[in-house]
Amino acid sequence: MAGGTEPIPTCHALWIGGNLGPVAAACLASFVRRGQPVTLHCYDSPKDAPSGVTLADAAAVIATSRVFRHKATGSYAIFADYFRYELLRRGFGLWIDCDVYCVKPIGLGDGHVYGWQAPDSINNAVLGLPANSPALTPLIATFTTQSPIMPWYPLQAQQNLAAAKRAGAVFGAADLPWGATGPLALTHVLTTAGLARHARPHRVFYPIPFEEADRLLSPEYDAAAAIAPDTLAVHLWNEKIRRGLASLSRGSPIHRLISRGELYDEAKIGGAMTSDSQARGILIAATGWNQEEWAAPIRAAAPERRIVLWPEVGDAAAVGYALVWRPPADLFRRLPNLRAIFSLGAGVDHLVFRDDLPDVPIVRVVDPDLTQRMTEWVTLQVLMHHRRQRTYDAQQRRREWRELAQPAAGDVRVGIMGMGVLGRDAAAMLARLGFDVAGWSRRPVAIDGVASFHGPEQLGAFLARTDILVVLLPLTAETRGILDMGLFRQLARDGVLGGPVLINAGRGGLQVEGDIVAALDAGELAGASLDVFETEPLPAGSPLWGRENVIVTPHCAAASAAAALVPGIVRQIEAFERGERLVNVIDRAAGY
Ligand code: NDP
Ligand code: OXD
Repeated sequence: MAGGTEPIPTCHALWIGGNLGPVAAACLASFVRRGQPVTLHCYDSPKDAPSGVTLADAAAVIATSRVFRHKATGSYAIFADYFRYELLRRGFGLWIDCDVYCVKPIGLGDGHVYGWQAPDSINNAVLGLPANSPALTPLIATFTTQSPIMPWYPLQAQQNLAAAKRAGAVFGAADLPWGATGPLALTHVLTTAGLARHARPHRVFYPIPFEEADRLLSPEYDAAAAIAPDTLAVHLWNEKIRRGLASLSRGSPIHRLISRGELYDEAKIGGAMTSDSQARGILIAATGWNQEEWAAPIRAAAPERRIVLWPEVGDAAAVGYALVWRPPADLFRRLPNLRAIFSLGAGVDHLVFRDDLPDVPIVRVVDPDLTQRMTEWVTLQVLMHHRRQRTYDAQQRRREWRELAQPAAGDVRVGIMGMGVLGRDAAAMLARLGFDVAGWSRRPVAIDGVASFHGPEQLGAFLARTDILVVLLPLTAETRGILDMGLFRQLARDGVLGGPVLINAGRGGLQVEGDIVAALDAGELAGASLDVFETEPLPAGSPLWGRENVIVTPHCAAASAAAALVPGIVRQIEAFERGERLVNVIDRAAGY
């Protein structure tokens, strides 16, 4: 925010073409409303510029004859990058894109005004640089040099352009790959010049990430939820939202912006900000676990925080973070200032199907300790079946000395359903052991030596080449009950193990246990290793307990170890409070 005595600087924007349209007009008006002067540099004369916005001749900065469109897309965006760098070189101080909404006036401070849009990327939608900044020289050179090949372009693009140049081609900024002059370039030059340290946390200018911009078109989304105490502006990612303008839903933030001039209900923000920002306490609610085991390392790592263990809640308004495993019903309704939920397990099915979830990020466990444990379990189970250990155990009990035929690992086709953090690590290990490994996931996954299948259309082909099926899927609406007789029948019948084997450590809800038993009876499955069950603990009467060819473990494949996981959780909370983005946040729509 512009400091008490600092005058509020003018911000400068560019418009090429006819009218601004309702989003750009409302965004520029939001600055004027908050007392921040705006000069709009134009090559034409838009008729809908909001009152209070000063129009200026853009040709005074860069001549009209030098305006260009990007050849591949027809867009003026690359020229707009050039314009802002040139404008700043001329000492205009502060630039804004026309799709930036003002929350509070933006001050110039020491002249460096920019922010992280993602952990590795500084955006240029809000940009202030001193006229003599060393960062501006290479940025402007991109537009003024013939056939520029800059070190920040993706490597492949550099190679392609260098080859073209060697072959005699001459190119300019209009021919560059998309993105070569924006955030990628800015991040590179600021980092190289040692200036990236001035970049503000993402929530100062980019509180709504690009990937979530669609939410601005949804009536269910309240943009106020994204505004933090230090948010100055909201970049609305016009390239993403403009597609939705033709059929705009009433009540969505963009509809509100266009019809009322405000993106969210400001009265609401005022109240929420104070109480939210003070909520720093941590509540641990882990049903069936030893909660004290988690509390002790948290107290040691964050002694200044209040830690409460369910069923105690204490001052519910002071709880900012809930660390949970299968938390009790309605817990979240009792926590008005919750800022983030941390699942103490990698799976989040214990959360996503609830109806009391607040609109805060849900972070899941991703940790080398947990991954390693799962890879150990999967490898052990694959080898148990591959090396026929159950048969040798039975022989030992009979004191029988008999060697069985042993296929090579390379002749055994392992298929892994779920190629996420755990699936990929297990796949790499099994491939190293020599198994013929493939994976199946929603999207393709590239791992050396592992074949990739994805989506429902490739499931059949994946199953048809699978002797040992390892399941590391999350439980979602789409995956529930996926492991049924219909699927088992599609597994390979011609494998060297004499029949397919099922290994499931994902979730019990993925499997139809009646079908597993029936498939084992009918020889559709030759064996199974199960760590997870429809009902846990596995009821004593389950037929799975007593079968020689079924290995049962009590949901222990990869237990969450407090000592290993707590430091990462505390680090994340601290970074979040410094304004950094949380990592391993689940995608609620996908359910994992
Ligand atoms: P990730 O979220 O990293 O990976 C999930 C994988 O499943 C991704 O590859 C994803 O595809 C794929 N997937 C999800 N939905 C579908 C679908 N409909 N069709 C095809 N593929 C799909 O999770 P993790 O690897 O960290 O963990 C996986 C699961 O393991 C957890 O959800 C949990 O249930 C279980 N688990 C069990 C433990 C135990 O002790 N038994 C311990 C820890 C975890 P894409 O890559 O395309 O997104
Ligand atoms: C988990 C689990 O999801 O232990 O981490 O099942």
